[in-house]
Amino acid sequence: MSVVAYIGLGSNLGDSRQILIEAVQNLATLGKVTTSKLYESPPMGPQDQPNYLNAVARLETHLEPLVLLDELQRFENESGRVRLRRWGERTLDLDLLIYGQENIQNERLTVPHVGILERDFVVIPLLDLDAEMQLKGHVLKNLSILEHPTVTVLDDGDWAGL
Ligand code: ROI
Repeated sequence: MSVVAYIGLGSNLGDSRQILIEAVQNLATLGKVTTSKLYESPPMGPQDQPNYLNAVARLETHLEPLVLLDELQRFENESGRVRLRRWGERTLDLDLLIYGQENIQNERLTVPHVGILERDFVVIPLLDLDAEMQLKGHVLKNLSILEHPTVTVLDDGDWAGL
């Protein structure tokens, strides 16, 4: 039985576009992957850092959540991940946003990821992948944060070369 997981991708250090492409190609070793559009978004957190590139990947996988998390952290580290400060710039973030219908709370993992509903750079790409998605009792397409989106589309095609 496979599960549909959604993974948030973010980068604002280095060659962010290439870093996200390689991250998607790494994810594709774990199961069937499709990607949202590719976005640019202003930083949430300290404003004296570059804009981010953001996207979300949909992954059909047989991996258990903590095994998947291990793989995501391995990909972050292999990308030469640098994180300069809390809420600051980083070369690659891979966040396990959603894992099937599961609610998970332990020392390593909170799923659904906290903060999804407040982050248009996560909600908008999620809607690319499932326009009717609901989460924690909210219909994502109706969220008020979508009235004034901060993100811009950089690439609405097959940017990751899948
Ligand atoms: N801001 C944006 N726009 N995109 C991100 O992916 C992102 N990631 C983070 C913080 C520092 C919260 N800000 C972000 O981890």
